[in-house]
Amino acid sequence: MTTLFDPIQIGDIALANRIVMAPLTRNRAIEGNKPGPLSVEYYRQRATAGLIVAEASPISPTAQGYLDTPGIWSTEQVAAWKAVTDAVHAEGGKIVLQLWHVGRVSHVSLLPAGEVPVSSTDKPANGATFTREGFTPVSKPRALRDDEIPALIEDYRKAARNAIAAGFDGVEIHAANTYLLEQFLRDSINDRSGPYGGSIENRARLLLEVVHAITGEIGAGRTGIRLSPQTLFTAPLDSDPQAVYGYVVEQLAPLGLAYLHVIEGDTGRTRTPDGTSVDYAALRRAFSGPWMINNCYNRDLAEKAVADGKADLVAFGRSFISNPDLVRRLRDGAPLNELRADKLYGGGAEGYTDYPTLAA
Ligand code: 8OZ
Repeated sequence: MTTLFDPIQIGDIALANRIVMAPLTRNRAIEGNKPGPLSVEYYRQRATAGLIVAEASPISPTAQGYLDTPGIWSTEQVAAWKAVTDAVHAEGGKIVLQLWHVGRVSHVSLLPAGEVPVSSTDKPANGATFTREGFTPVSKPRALRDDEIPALIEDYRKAARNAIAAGFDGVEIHAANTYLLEQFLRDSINDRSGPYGGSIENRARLLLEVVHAITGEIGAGRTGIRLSPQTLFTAPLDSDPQAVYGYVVEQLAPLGLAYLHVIEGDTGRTRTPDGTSVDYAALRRAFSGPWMINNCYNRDLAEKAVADGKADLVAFGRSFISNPDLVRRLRDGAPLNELRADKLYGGGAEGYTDYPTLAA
């Protein structure tokens, strides 16, 4: 019987166990949108994860939507991330970077002067973001022109190359949580005509072009992707999530990706939202490669999912924030530290690098 503690090869990356640290936005980047020394320590502390998916990182200055997130577009950022990957590798861990474009979930004060957020649409998202002034409603976006898409894909390709230069074992494409790639995917958001709007094939075109650009640059065996068919966050669901995400999974299946990471249900809230259902087992059957699941899993549910073959890997978010030695605690059945929810976004060491290990 397979357990969470068994090793696994995912594409080109060999993992010591199947427990993954989920990508987690913490808003502690230093000047220049770089991970600083505290972030090096934070990831080093969590290196016993089979895999760390480092926090969502904007691929360009235009891709940012929140204050103090660490990017992957500049040479200074590559150097700063190298300190993180070196620290994790020195502890025997593996780490990939989540590549992020927020699309319309942004505010003009976070973007280069004169820019507005870009999206599939010019209609604003439902929601607020965190700026220098605190929580602020998102800005009205402008719809990308079709002739701007090649440059956008080029930003993704360069970001993937930068991630490898920074020592990451690979990348995870952020196609979840109502950010740019989902703003194209969902018919509840995408109101375009032309090659990137209308049919499912057209709405999935950008996501698949990004995947092909990145796998062409760094190899499919170093590329993972994250999807969230039922997450509301800043927009309604697609009118037919099973069909849209089924198509995407079917297109991804032959590529030999390192893994597919699916958030089951509504991110951070529930795996079984009222009124909608998605057959995740059917999605999984359509994809032969490593299958990573996430959303409100505890030890028993995760153990069972891996034992039953429902998934190959389980990603933990909040419990990895508050337990740097989560792998050991799960193995030993030890109690978990309480999460300090008021320290999630921004600030310093408190609620970031000061959670105790069992050994301490
Ligand atoms: C929480 C706060 C800000 C950003 C996501 C990158 O939902 C995020 C995020 C989460 O994927």
